[in-house]
Amino acid sequence: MNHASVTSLINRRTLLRQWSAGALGLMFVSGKLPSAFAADESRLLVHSKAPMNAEPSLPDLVRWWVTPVESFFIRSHGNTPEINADSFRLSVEGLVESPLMLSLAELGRLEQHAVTATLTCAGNRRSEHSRIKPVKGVQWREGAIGNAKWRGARLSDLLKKAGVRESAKHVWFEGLDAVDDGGKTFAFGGSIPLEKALLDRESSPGALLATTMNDKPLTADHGFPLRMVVPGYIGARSVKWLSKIVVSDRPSPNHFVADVYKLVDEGTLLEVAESGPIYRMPLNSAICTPTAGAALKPGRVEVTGYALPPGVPGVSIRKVEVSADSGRSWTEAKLTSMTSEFCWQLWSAEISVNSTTKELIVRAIDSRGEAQPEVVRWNAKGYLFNAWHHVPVN
Ligand SMILES: Nc1nc2c(c(=O)[nH]1)N[C@H]1C(S)=C(S)[C@@H](COP(=O)(O)O)O[C@H]1N2
Ligand SMILES: [Mo]
Repeated sequence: MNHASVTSLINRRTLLRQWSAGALGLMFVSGKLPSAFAADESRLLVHSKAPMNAEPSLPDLVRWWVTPVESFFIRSHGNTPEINADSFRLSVEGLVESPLMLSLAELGRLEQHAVTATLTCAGNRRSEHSRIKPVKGVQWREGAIGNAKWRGARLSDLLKKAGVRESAKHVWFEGLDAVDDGGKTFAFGGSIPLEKALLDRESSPGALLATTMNDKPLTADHGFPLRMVVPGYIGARSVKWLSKIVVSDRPSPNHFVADVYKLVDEGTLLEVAESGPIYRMPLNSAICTPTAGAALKPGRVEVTGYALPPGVPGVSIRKVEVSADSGRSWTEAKLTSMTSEFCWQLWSAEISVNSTTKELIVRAIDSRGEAQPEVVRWNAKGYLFNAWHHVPVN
C-alpha cells in the first residue's frame, strides 16, 4: 500500500468512526474534514487542519492566567481519533509485577489530583529560528503555549498499583492516533525518566493522567478521554489519547523519542543517534502586547506578556525586564499572576518610548538568578527557541 492510500484509509476510518459516533453527522454532509471541527477556530490561527495545528493570537493568549480551551494551542501529528469512552482501556505493562488493564471508571477510583500546569510545544517560536535559517515543520509563533487546570490520577499511584520492578528507569506512553511518517503509520509516543514520574511535589504531581482540562472532559483535540500531563517538560511528552504505558529500563524506541525531539545542528543520522531526547522546556518569555508592527505614540506604553520558568522543581520566575532601547536600559515588569514552578508567569510593564524606538525586548530571570539567553544556537529541527524576544514597533 502506498503512502497516499494509507493516509486516505486513516482519514476514512476516522470519518467512519466519527460518523458512527453520530455527533458530527452534519459536518460530514458539509464535506469538511472532521478533525477541524473539534477546535473553535475562530480564536486560533490554524497552521494546518489535518493534522490539526493551531495557536491563539498573542493578545488573546495573555488575557487569562488559565487559558480557556478555545484559546489553547493544538499540536497533533496525525488524525484526531474519536474514542469510545466506555470500551476504552489503558494498559500498563513492561517491568511491573502486575500488568494492568484499566477502564476509565477504574482509573477514576485512584486518588484524583488537580494541578495547574503550562504546556509548551518544543517548537514554540520556531518561526524565529527560521528567520536565522529556514527550519522545516509548523512555523509556530510565540503562541504554542497554554496554562490549564488538569485533573486525574497521579502516574506514581498507578505505577505503585502495578508494582515497578527494580530495573525500571523509564516510562513510555503511547497514544491511539495514527501518524504517517517516512512511509509508515504508527502511534505517537513519548517517554519520561521514572524518577520524574515519581517526583510528586506539594504543588504538582511528577506526571498526571489527566481526564479533564479546566474542569471539563478533555476535548477530542486535546486528548479525550485520557492524556499525560508532564509539568515542566516539552509538550511532546504529554501524550494525548493515552492507551498504553510501558515501564522499561530505557527510553521509548518510538520515533518521537528516538529521532524527533532532539537538538541537532544539521540532523544527520549519526548526530541524531548520538544525542539524547529533550525533556525539559527551558526558561523563556515573550511580549504579547503590543504586537509586531504596532504604531506607538511617544510616551508611556503598557507592555504585557508571559514568562516560563525552566521546569526545574522549586524554580520559578524572579524577574522580567523590558527594554525599549535595544537592551541599553531595562525596566522591571510587574508580575501580574500567580507564581508557580511549572506555570507561566504573566507580567506587565510601563515603558517610555520615543520616535527613535525601533523595538521592544523582554528577558526573564529565574529564582536561581539564571537569565534567559540573549541569543540561542540555531538547530536543524527548530526546538527550544528561548532567546530574548524582540518585537519591532513603529
Ligand atoms: N498522541 C499524541 N500526543 C501528543 C501529540 C500527538 O501528535 N499525538 N503531540 C504532542 C505535542 S508535540 C504537543 S506540543 C502536545 C500539544 O498538546 P495540545 O494539542 O493539547 O496543546 O501534545 C503532545 N501529545
Ligand atoms: Mo510539540
